[in-house]
Amino acid sequence: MSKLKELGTPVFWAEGHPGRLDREGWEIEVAGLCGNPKTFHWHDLVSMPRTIADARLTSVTRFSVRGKWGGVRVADILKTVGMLRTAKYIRFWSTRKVYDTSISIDIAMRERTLLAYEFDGEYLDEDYGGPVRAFVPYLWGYKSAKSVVRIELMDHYAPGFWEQRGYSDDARIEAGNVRDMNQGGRIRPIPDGEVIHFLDE
Ligand SMILES: Nc1nc2c(c(=O)[nH]1)N[C@H]1C(S)=C(S)[C@@H](COP(=O)(O)O)O[C@H]1N2
Ligand SMILES: [Mo]
Repeated sequence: MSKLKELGTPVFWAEGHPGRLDREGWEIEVAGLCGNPKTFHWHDLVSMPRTIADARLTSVTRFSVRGKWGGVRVADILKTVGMLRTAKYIRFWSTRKVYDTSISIDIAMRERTLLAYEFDGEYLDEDYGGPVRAFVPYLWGYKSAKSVVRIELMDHYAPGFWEQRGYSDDARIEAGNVRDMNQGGRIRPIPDGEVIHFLDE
């Protein structure tokens, strides 16, 4: 069982679970406002510098899970494709292209914004968005698109799957209580913004 599963982390696939996905054959197409659009294959991604972010995925449905998320910085991907100055947002598309979500370039360039392929040293499985997912600890979890197959660099914002259904476009984490999955789902208070500290510690 994966670490995320052992912690009891909820599995969200609003568009339906994709079933078995081929890790070794995984491809992510990066296109739009860039000089060198490129398709990154699994072996390209794991050959790039790996970043480990000890950080939290925190959902607007009020759970938060911490671990060592490993992958490639989105900033490194954007550099590789020669992002143009006109790019203001990037849009992630999940497998089957039903689920999408967009973030600003400012958030995309931050150090812990990743294309993640592992959690606590294990490759991500399909339940948790493997082979490769967005991981954006700064914002509510719906920006962390799972099983990403395409990234578009855009000069405008496009509301995604959940944003069209009423979730906020900026996805700023708001103060309140969340279930801390690392403590068996204990309900704990968080401040606004990325969850780094709980208010009860
Ligand atoms: N493709 C896809 N990505 C998705 C979702 C989804 O339903 N489909 N749910 C989002 C939401 S709301 C959250 S909180 C996280 C949950 O990640 P998990 O299912 O790995 O816990 O994934 C995000 N990415
Ligand atoms: Mo969520």
